[in-house]
Amino acid sequence: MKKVTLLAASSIAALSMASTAWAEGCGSDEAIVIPTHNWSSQIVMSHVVGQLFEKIGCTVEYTSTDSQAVYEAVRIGDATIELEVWEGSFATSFNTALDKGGIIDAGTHSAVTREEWWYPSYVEELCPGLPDWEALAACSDKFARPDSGGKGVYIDGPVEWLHDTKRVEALGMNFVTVNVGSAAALWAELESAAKRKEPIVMFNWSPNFTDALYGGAFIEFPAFDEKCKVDASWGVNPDMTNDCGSPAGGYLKKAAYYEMPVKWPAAYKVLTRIDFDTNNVGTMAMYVDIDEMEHADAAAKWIEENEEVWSPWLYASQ
Ligand code: TMO
Repeated sequence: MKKVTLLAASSIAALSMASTAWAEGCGSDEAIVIPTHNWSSQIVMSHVVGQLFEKIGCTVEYTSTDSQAVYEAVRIGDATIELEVWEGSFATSFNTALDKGGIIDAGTHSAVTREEWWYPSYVEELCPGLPDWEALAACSDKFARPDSGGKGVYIDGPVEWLHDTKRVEALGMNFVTVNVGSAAALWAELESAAKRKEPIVMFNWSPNFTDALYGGAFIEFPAFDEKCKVDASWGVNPDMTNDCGSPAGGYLKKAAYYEMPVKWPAAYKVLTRIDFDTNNVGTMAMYVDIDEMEHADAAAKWIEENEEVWSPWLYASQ
């Protein structure tokens, strides 16, 4: 009897030691704050990484944050990490925070990104010469809507993503930009146009679920150049900046609060190893936007199906 009690007591001690060891491994019981935004892959990825951090004993907390303001939030430690720094939409805010100090570049995913005017594949036949921007400009009337005064309509994402508002004018295109309020509204526009095979040109990005589901192509504007943003004399319009497209081979980066490596060393080590590819990001979006899963469930499914991908991030000895 005594022996059994002793055994039980020692296994309880072993268990609690193990969990203490994990907590010490994470470095702090304080929650790692993971900000989520308003497109599916970013929210699912945030939950994937949060669930992986939990596997090594960390405490995590999710907070819904503006996708531009988040760089200042990470810089001052209100949020601990950012998992999807898309070059096209966020390089400016990220660089501003880097210049102020407090945020660190925690590495680049394998996924190469693009954020640009886009159309589903059937539109190609409706406007000869696509994806060239001048061909699109010549077809502007086909993209007009009853309320657009004869101008072509470009459906853009939420204003929060801060897209180029001068490009249409700089390139002399007979188009108007209509911002929708959410990513879901973009997919609703796409689905409704596709059903009736109507011309549509809209903001989209890759990796996304649309890569596999719609084919389609991005509009080829004059190639991006840093000078295009600051030097009016550069490019096809000698009097205006913004006469170019977004970066075609953009980065997807991770960022962290500068105190993270000291406060949560194990989690930071994992963060630096984390590397999602095009297929990983597209799949995360698809689980929500096509399969209609909840974000946390989609993350759990991705983890279940991809152990060979994430296991070396958590358990590699080097
Ligand atoms: C920031 N986003 C990936 C929606 O273009």
